[in-house]
Amino acid sequence: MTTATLKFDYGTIATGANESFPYKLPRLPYDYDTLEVAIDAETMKVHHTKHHQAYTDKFNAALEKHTDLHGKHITELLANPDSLPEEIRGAVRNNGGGYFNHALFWPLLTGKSSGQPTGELAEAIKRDFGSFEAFKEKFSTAAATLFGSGWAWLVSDDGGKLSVVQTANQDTPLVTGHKPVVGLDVWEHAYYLRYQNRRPEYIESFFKVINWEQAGRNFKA
Ligand code: MN3
Repeated sequence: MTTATLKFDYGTIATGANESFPYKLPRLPYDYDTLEVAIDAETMKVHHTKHHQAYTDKFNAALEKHTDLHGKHITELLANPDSLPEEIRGAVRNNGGGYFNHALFWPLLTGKSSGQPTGELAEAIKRDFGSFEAFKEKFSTAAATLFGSGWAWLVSDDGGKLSVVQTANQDTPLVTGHKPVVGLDVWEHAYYLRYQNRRPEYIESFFKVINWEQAGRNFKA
């Protein structure tokens, strides 16, 4: 059994999120109605207080009796599923992944988006995709074509090279040794109240509320 080691810091998770057991629902860095231009308040409230809370509770329940895992960092648990007891492997993958992905997602949203990245991240996007527009096209296509539930990601490898990947369900990019820089939740629970089956409109709107300062911090972490 091999154990992957993350060669980088994973970036910043939401305030109040925990990096080891017991996990608590983090706070949002804005009000539920702050992102109305892209995501309605009711969706944000249900997503945060019901969906993220459920992942949190189920993640804790899975780990409760496994005291040897309580001191482990969340990224260690998620990046090395083979190291986990088989009876909780699925629960950690789904609910631990859900806990972590949403803790990354909330700070990546803002009511005051700069619209485009700046600094080192902007330069790296241009270097690895050709242009911001080319990146946006690639990311949007990944988000739109993901079959079923999952996430689209802008990720970095340990050399700082950027790419766009999809993960199914609540899988995280950590499993393939990637650092998440920007993530978009394309589960229906993230957009259905306003957009119904129009996922591409939700994706286009997401670009109005991306917190590029946060993405830049994730990239440099
Ligand atoms: Mn979600």
